[in-house]
Amino acid sequence: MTISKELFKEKFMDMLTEKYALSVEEASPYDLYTTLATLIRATYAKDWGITRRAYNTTHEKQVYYFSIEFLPGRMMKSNLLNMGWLDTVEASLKDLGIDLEDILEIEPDMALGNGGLGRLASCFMDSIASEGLPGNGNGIRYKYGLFKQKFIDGYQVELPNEWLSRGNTWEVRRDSKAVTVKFNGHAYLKELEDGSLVPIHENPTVVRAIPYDTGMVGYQNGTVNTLRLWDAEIPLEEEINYRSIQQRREIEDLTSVLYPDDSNEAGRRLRLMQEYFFVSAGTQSIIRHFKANGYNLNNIDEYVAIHINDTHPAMCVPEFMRILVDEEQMNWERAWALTIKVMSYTNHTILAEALEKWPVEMLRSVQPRIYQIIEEIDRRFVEQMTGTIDWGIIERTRIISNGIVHMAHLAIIGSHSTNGVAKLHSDLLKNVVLHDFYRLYPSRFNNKTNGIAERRWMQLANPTLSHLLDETIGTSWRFEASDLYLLMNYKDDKKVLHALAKAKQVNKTRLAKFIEKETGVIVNDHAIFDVQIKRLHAYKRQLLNLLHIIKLYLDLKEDPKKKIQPRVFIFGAKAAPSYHYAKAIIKVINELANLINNDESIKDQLKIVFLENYSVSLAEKIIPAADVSEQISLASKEASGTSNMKLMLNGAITLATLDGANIEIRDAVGDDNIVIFGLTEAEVYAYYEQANYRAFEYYESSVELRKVIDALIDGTIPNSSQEGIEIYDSLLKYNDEFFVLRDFADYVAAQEKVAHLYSDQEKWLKMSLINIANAGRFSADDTVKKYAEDIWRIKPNKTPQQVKDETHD
Ligand code: GLS
Repeated sequence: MTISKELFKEKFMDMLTEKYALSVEEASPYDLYTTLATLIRATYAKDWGITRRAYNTTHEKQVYYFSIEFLPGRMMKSNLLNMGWLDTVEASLKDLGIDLEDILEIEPDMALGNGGLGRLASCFMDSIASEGLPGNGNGIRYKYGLFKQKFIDGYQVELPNEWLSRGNTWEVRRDSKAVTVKFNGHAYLKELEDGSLVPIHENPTVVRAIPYDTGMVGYQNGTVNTLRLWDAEIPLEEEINYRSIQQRREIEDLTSVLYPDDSNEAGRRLRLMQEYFFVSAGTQSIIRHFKANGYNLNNIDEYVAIHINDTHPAMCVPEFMRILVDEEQMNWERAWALTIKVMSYTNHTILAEALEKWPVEMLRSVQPRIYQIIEEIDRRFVEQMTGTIDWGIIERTRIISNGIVHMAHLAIIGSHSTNGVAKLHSDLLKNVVLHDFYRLYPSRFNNKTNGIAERRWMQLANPTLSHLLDETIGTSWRFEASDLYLLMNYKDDKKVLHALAKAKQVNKTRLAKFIEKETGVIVNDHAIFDVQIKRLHAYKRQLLNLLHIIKLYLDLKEDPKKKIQPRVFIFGAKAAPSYHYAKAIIKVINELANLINNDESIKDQLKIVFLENYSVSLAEKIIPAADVSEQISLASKEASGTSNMKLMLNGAITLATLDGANIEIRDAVGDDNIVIFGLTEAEVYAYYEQANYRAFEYYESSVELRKVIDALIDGTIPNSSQEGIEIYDSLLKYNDEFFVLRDFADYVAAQEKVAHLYSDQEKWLKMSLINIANAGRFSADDTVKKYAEDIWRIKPNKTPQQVKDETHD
């Protein structure tokens, strides 16, 4: 799909005239953006159709990736890159007096996810298409994406993210593919004259689910897959039943916001409805599609794999059963065998609050027929297991117990594969969190360490380093990430190391300018750029980072002559709107930033920048400029992490606990090229078992730590006494749930090591190079290949070119 400059310019100007009757000079940046987006879409549309038809004609098995979150960020640049158009378009627009970067900035981030989970789903969509694998995404088209974060007086304030307000060029509404989804009402089995039972669902609320499809363009391989997001509408024929505003609003709300506030009953119910909505719409449309194409549902497992991404889509299991048993009159045993073969499940966290559980009453009222099916699955599970294992295990693993429906249990029992997202995490699932299930189904458990879309995080985000890589090791890494390893040949090459330093400097200077523009803070672009970017959560321990900065500040105040390796601490993080404690940490970081950044005596030695509204596009600006990657969660709590991989790829040195994929990064680069500190997962579990952690003892026994902790409440940090007390209490009164005080001294020592290493630039650059060279193994291309081979059992399809060639023969 290459294009010449001349042809592109002609097409672009024609499109501008067609769309707006404007010349380049007259057009606004927004007009230029939509024109280019329309042209891009029109161009890949042909391959999109060919890909779809190829899947239909070759009868290859396809995977459907169900996820309540997708976080693609901006699509334009990635589409241009994947089409092989990026350089030509950039140069052609330049000829026309247009800076592509200005156009790219117009695109709103498609932020239909909260963080790692949704971003992973989008990295996978890119890789599945790029590997030519037959795969489809299935999710919700939220009207409002993840909230926009503003800081007002240091506090996080959430603003609505109306990403659709000016339309969305990438999507195609497909009315003809709409399906209906039923909620509420009453379900029962009616006995017919011949004695057979038929399920009846009386008085349901009927909703029309409309799919909006977006092309997922593979990397220069002609494959264009589909991400299908569902919107809800009132069916025309049901208008009569929706007379009150209240009733109409219920339907609108279904796809209105991502993660509605779940701190109240109505919010939780809405969340459950969202889950059933996209699960039912997606599953129905899959089965309808395969039936319409003449497939036999009796061996649907040979054509379809459904992936349950975290517990939110776990109702795929009973919905698939409902369709096969109720609508297709398949017998239960056959349908169940097929369901298990079709379904697979990924667990993304061991945090108890994220393993969804629903009260029986709520699930029954939201979808009575689905509840009946879950009850029957549970009944059969208990029946099958009784007498074969301890009753205790059955009680702990069954789906419904004490009036609660356990969605993770449903996903594990109803699928053939359960995987964790990093080695440590998968081991914890097997040995601790899901140990009972592991005893029941050992062969179902496996690990698939996460990966990242390396094209986005290197080629798009870091063109400076990308060019250096081209010059040094050739361009094969652009297609095969493991070829980054070729860089190892240059680990002692002073010229290359120097060029690496220059590339990093370009990125740091660019970020420094951005920081100044956004926040007014002027940072020293030769300081260490020390970056922690991720959701704000107690287990991720932004607090540990904060305490260390307080320590540095107090040291400098105590000894004004002291010189430290200058640092800019950069944060990006959103806190869930109802997560009070996380918001308190944001406030204190912001107040400390205010204090330090305006303290003349500190000069350039220390700066704190908390960038507002962390998002995929902001990450693309920060990551290439990072020197240090903060991955400091309490060991065992971060299932994998993916910012750790993105930062490593961009040459940052990881400062980490032995948690999640940090361990695999350590294994990849070796102990000398990473800085590790803190408790291990085994030590954390030992504390739990012996219940012998006493945070106060750390406070009492260390003068240094005491000073730092006291600074939270003694007025050192202005305007945050309330928040300071809250954090202080969490550490001392409530015994520091995430062992921050236990790891503090280790962390300080590790940070000193970082400063020391950085002072020897040659050594630092070599470490940085080794990190880049070893990042190829975290390519999502490889990760999805493993899912495809081990779990989904799907094969790369023929490329449209191959299909074209064959048809012409
Ligand atoms: C998460 C985990 O917390 C991350 O460690 C992980 O990298 C990510 C993708 O697997 O999934 N689980 C979750 O609920 N949100 C996440 O970011």
